Parts: sequence; C-alpha cells; structure tokens
Amino acid sequence: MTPEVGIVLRGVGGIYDIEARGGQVIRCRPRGRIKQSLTIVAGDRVRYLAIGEDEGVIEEVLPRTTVIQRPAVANVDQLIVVSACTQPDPQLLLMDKLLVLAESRGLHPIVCLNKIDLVADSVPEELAAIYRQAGYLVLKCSAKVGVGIEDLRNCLANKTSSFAGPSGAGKSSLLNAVQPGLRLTTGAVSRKTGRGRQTTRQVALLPLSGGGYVADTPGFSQLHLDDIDQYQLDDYFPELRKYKVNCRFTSCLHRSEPDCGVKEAVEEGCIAPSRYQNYQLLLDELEQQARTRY
Ligand SMILES: Nc1nc2c(ncn2[C@@H]2O[C@H](COP(=O)(O)OP(=O)(O)OP(=O)(O)O)[C@@H](O)[C@H]2O)c(=O)[nH]1
Ligand SMILES: [Mg+2]
Ligand SMILES: [Zn+2]
Repeated sequence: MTPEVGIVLRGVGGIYDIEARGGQVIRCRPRGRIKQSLTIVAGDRVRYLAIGEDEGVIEEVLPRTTVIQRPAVANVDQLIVVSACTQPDPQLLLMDKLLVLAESRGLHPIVCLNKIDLVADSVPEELAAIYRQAGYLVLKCSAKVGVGIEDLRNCLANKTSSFAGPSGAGKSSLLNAVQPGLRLTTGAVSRKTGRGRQTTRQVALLPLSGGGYVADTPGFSQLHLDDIDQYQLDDYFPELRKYKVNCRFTSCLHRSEPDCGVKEAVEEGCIAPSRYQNYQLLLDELEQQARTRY
C-alpha cells in the first residue's frame, strides 16, 4: 500500500486522529523511528499508511509552514485575537503580545471584539479604532446574539485559523456560533474574579463545513516572546514599521533617541498611546530576558 497524506486534528497519549483526503478520521500511531525525533502536533500534515478501515501508522511528518507554541499548532495561516469588551475586561498588553506573536511567526492577524451585547457602542468603537489605526482588520461580534458571525465565518473560510485570547473571552462560543454543530464546551466567567475558568484544555483542529479548519485553544495567556530580537520588535508593530523610516538612527529603539519618527507619530496621534506603551513594555521584557540569558 502507498502512504496517503492527512492532517492531524488532535493527539492524545501518543495516538493521533488524522483527517484523510475524503474527510474520514483515521486513528494513527507514529512509526517507532519518528517518535523521539519530533513531536506531532495538531495541524501537522503527515504521510500515513492505512491498516484496515480506520487505523494507520504515521510514517513521516511533512515540513511545516508555521508553528506556534504553548499550545502547539502547526500550519496555521491566521490568528484570530479575541477580546471580550467586558467580562473579562480587555487586556491590551496581552492582545498586543498576541499580535506580535502572529507577526513574528508569519500568521495573518485578525482582531475580534466579542460580547458587544454587554456594552455601549462606544466601547468596541474605541477599541476598534486602536487596532484599525495599526492596520488590522477588526470584527465586532456577539456570540450570544449572533452579531458579526457571518463576517467571522467569511474570514475563516478555506484557511487554517487559530483562536487566541484570554480565558472567558468567548473563543469557543464564537466557534459554536460560526458552526453550530461543533458543540464545544463553554464556561461561565467567575463573578468573583471576573476571569474565565479555562474551559478549553486541549488543542483540537476542527474542520469547517465551509472549507478550512479552526483550532480552538486554551488561550495562550502565559505568553513569552522568547526568540525575538529587541531590534526587530518594531517590525512586528505595523504602524511602528511605517513611521520608523523617519528616525534619524537606523538602530533607533524609539525610547529617548533624538529625531525619532515613531515618537513624533505618537505625538501627532498617528500611533495609539497604548500600542506605543506596550511596545516599550515588551522591549523592556525582551531586554530583561536577554540579560538573564547571558
Ligand atoms: N453576553 C455574552 N456572553 C458571552 C458571549 N460570548 C461568550 N459569552 C459567555 O462567556 C463565557 C465564556 O465563554 P467561552 O466561549 O467558554 O470562553 P473561552 O474564550 O472559550 O474560554 P476558555 O476556553 O476558558 O479559554 C460563557 O459563559 C459564554 O456564554 C457574548 O457575545 N455575549
Ligand atoms: Mg474555550
Ligand atoms: Zn525611533
């Protein structure tokens, strides 16, 4: 028999569910020799040999186009950064970190503001303005009352997307609204702490009926930007990338250097203060990490 190519939907305890070309799911174990050298993650394209109807052996993991870690997903095209407008309150630093993660890994980022049914229109409008000014597509949604779901569905069609954002933001709820048959478990936000309960514990790649896949993930709330060079951080903020051509020094980190195009753009209102502040916080974080490493 010749090996077939399939896509890993999920893995539990060394057994992987592979979606075959025709859409059926095949349970596979990896062949001994590939076990140690490489961990297989959701989203991986693999070559497998079928044994009977619904079982097989993974022979080879094909090269990945993109990888994100903790939780690990491979071959993702776009990252949907989800934030609730309230319950829990938006965390702009975490959002900006997730956007940097997407930019640095070559994933197309999309911002999704959920729970607009709970707040006045001005709340998502102000948040949207920050991210639209940065150059991102922003969707305003309510998984509960079904607003913005059609737009979200269109964004997901025929691509592999991963949802990211704090626990309780409504990632699983949005996916359930996009495709009601999914029946993903959702969890109430704690009244006491205002935080989510980390309802989704495992990554699974879900095939969409309109074509494409989505990964429902447990959030990426413990995000570390380990492998980013501090001089490259500004490249992962599209609006900083745009204005840094006006800096006097090519090595400008946009802190206290003279004739800084980025700081001028902040003063003129062309870069949102929160984005610039979070750039500086992440820069400090990267410097700290570099110092403890050597
Ligand atoms: N009012 C309102 N509530 C929502 C909306 N979307 C989700 N919720 C509620 O918010 C809570 C958390 O939703 P989940 O979908 O479990 O959130 P999650 O982002 O998947 O959380 P984790 O899996 O823990 O990372 C649930 O009680 C949902 O019913 C919305 O648009 N409006
Ligand atoms: Mg969830
Ligand atoms: Zn500068």
